[in-house]
Amino acid sequence: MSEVIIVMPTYNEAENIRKLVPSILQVLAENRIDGYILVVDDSSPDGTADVAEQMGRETGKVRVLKRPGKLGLGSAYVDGFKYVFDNMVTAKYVCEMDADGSHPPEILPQMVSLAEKGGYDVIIASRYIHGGRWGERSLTRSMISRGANILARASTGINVKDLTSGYRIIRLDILKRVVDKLSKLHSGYVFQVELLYFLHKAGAKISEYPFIFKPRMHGRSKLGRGEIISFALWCLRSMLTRLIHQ
Ligand SMILES: Nc1nc2c(ncn2[C@@H]2O[C@H](COP(=O)(O)OP(=O)(O)OP(=O)(O)O)[C@@H](O)[C@H]2O)c(=O)[nH]1
Ligand SMILES: [Mg+2]
Repeated sequence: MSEVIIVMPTYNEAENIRKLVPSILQVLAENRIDGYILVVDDSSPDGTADVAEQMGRETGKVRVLKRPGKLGLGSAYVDGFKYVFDNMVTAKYVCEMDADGSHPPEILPQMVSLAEKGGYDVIIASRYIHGGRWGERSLTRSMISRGANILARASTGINVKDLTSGYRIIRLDILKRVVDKLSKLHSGYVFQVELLYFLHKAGAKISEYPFIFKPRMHGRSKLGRGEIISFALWCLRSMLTRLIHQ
């Protein structure tokens, strides 16, 4: 099957990737998917990059892109995508996946298969379509996520239920169509919605696949108040821009 590069931004996820990386590689092998993991690490003090490099030496299936400091989730993905464009030219899809175990690698083959059979450019793992949901999780967190989705839908007009999901596969061909926009993307979490908006405007065919979002395995969340504020500001600005240009 097609080559998939899992781009995985990390900040202090050493314990998590020790478990997650082997399970991803097992899923890929069992489903005969030719795939690699690209860890994009921001000099995590817990030594995440060293752990990933060690797994790379052992398996030949993990590459590590090291950055000098914590530069944000969005910019980690953009640097990861550029690395894929430059160094992994045979890849057909990139997959965005968190490193904390919230995104089950078991559904990756179904996501690829849905993209292939349906001719989709983007498949989003979704908590908000039939069969998808939050695992045990705080009410506050899921309410923030639902609110963020309402805002994101109103500001982009994209008819997708889980616009903020960080688990997706994207065809390289469509990503290349927005390559000049990548450096303009926000460096933080709002990048997810912003990228989808660019892809939507570039004509991407988008679909969703249900999943159960599990709580992170170890460590602390990096989603802070600053991220939530810049997300809301971006949505309001985009909503106004759309209203003015209608
Ligand atoms: N390289 C890099 N990775 C980051 C940065 N911020 C977050 N991440 C990674 O992005 C992924 C998502 O971050 P999380 O902290 O899990 O955010 P979340 O899923 O909204 O929050 P929780 O699941 O509640 O912890 C994880 O793999 C993080 O390690 C960053 O600045 N740089
Ligand atoms: Mg998480």
